[in-house]
Amino acid sequence: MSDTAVSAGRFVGQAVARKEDPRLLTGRGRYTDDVILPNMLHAHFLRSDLARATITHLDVSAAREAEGVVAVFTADDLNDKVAVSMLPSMFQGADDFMAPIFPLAKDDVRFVGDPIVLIVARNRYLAEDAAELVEIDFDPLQAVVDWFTAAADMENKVHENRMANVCMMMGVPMSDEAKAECEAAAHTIEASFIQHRYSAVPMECRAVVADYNPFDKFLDVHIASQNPHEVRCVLARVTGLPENNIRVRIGDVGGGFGLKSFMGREEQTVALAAFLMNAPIKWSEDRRENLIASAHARQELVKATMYVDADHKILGIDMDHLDDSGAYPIGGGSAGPLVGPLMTGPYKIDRLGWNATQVWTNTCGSAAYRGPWMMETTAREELMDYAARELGIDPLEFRRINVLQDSDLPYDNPGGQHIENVSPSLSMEQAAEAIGYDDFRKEQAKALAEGRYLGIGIAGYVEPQPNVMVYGNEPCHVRMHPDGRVDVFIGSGAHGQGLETTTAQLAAEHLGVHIDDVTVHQGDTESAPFGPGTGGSRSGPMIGAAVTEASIMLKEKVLAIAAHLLEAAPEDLEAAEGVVSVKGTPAKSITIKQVADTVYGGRAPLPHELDRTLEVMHRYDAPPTMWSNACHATTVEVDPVTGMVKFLRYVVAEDCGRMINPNIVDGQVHGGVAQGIGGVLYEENVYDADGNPLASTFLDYLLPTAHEIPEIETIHIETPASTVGGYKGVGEGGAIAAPAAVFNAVADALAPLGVKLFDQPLSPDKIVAAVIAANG
Ligand code: MCN
Repeated sequence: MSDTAVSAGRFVGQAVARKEDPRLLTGRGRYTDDVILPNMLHAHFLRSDLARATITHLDVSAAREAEGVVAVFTADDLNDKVAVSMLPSMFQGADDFMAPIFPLAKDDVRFVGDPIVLIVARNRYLAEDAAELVEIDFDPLQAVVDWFTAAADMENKVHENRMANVCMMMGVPMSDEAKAECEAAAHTIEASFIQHRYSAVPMECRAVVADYNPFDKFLDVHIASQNPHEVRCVLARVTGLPENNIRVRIGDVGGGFGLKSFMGREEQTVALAAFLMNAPIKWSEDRRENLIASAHARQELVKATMYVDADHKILGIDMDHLDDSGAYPIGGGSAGPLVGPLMTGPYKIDRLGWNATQVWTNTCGSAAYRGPWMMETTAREELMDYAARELGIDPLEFRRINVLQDSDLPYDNPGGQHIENVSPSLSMEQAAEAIGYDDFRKEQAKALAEGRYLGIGIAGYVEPQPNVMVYGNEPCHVRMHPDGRVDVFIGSGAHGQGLETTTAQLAAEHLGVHIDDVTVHQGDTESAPFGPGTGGSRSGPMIGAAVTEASIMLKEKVLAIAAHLLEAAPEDLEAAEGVVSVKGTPAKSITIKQVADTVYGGRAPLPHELDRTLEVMHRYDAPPTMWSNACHATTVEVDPVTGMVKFLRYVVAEDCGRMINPNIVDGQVHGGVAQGIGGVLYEENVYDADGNPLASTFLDYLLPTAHEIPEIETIHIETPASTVGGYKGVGEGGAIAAPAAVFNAVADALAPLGVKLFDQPLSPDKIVAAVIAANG
């Protein structure tokens, strides 16, 4: 189905096999836990077992004497050693951006998993044994777990020094004029949709190895991160060291999914301990810690009112968004302020009012997770289907009436977003056609007559690449060796998404060398130019453009020298596969190796004015906005007796502009959809009423396996962005739309039984309960 004709070059646009895979698949990857330093110590955190309590007694003396223990830190030992007033949320901006956060809990604990004591020992076993010797008493307090009532709960506060349990409130109400126009609508549809708490569960949990050398005043850090430069800047704030006295390397990273965008509390704390102890310390998060104390996401509610005219044209949406940020949201939590402005999505809806509230609760803090603002898609797309059913119109027809057409673009949505270079209508039609929408409706009716419940669900979105706006530029450094081979240094670092391959493709394409002659370096602050890391599906567009421009600039230098050597004009030359030749006269040529050798080895006299630095350092400056989009369509069969959902088909029509590597794009879509399906059907970070996490192993936190994920069929539409190369992001999209598409399919299947769904996850028990509720 893929149409790659638009972008196919020698390497760019080709489904090149991933360069990193042989290393990773044969166990030769270098993850943080693989780092072993001489005399390395190991850290373990003793964490709170209570969600909200006052620490009344803490005695670590026995632990300090335990075998193999080198240091035991409490809040009294560590918290005031942070060079700035508290642990920074991000590398820039106010430190107390969300909630004041310190290395260890002092006086109060605020969620189950809150770190209280850090034990550093000769090995992890000894550190964990010593933790058993810590004496600790608590005075338990009423935990704030109910996120619906948290904002109004003035008696029980998650952070005593804050006025209330509200950590953020924002909104732009609908204007009076718009409101009046909406209120005159033929139909008003109200509904609330809840998304439940689930989280990024990377194969590699968080990990850090930090080593401080007091003689050089140098902190050397290995960390599982999406953003090495962010880590370096944060650690400069934590330790007070200058940035150039800190080196951060990420090596291979086994998944991040947003969790590793910002530097976590534990990683900062371990690095601070290494700094204070002049010693190398390793901490590797275990799975229980990952599930209860790293970061959660997605626990959100949208209460919406949709106004629809007599022709089923949507006039406006008014919405309230509530987001549970837990006790310590990382990096701003889950992008709540973006949900409202994006609520109109791929539709032409001209009136919008939105309100967003983030609350603190005594639960694990929230953080970015693959499409952190995706509640707008979940809520809007579920509302689209719900409204269609209420109006008695087919959901695809309802979307057709409202979807943005090419003639509507660029579209300034009422949330202040300038949407351009997208294909919402085309992607929806292609998804509907590929899944055989009309035929399926007939099959569905036939099945229903036989007592079988089939359903079809659609979900579309437009996705901004927000980091384009936040960090408007991206670096690339390209360097040629005397043998004509090339090193490319990017400011970022991959965590699974294949940047080693796509970067090499771009450099080879635009320099005119073979892809095997390109080595990509990433994730080491010592060599990587300053870059903001991966996130917001920005690397394809941003790194893509930066590598393209830098490679072209280097090629121009090579061609200028080759032109002199070939006695030709630079504009008459072309470079491919490591050879520069005169266009139309391939016999008149010189290898790029000969050019490099001439420069570095002084083999032939060159005119003084020729630039001999076969090296380029460049920063690409992005346009202010960039959007990708997709439409998902899926068909399912639901068993109302067992509550089981069986996939029949899953189709994604996506538009990430020109594809650098269709293979990688497909992989990104497949991985994202798998996470979305896991989220809507299986995964849940459950808490009881006292704030105890009930899913702390994979026995309780159900991840989908390959068996649960259907074959995913992809269709690619390539509407180029206005960026160099026209690449747009794709990494998050699968996870953005899959929950709503599956939800809509299940709701569609059960609609004949009178079932109305508003809540996730769609676990078998919840489906059965909904069927029973609807049928008395
Ligand atoms: N790409 C391409 N053509 C395009 C756009 C992108 O070939 N038109 C390629 C890129 O070169 C890159 C990959 O697709 O190799 C994803 O690119 P992009 O969409 O720009 O996203 P980022 O590289 O910035 O990665 C971040 C994004 C996010 S935000 C999360 S979360 C995420 C994700 O991608 N986490 C991942 N994909 C992941 N994939 C894996 N395996 N592991 C994660 O942790």
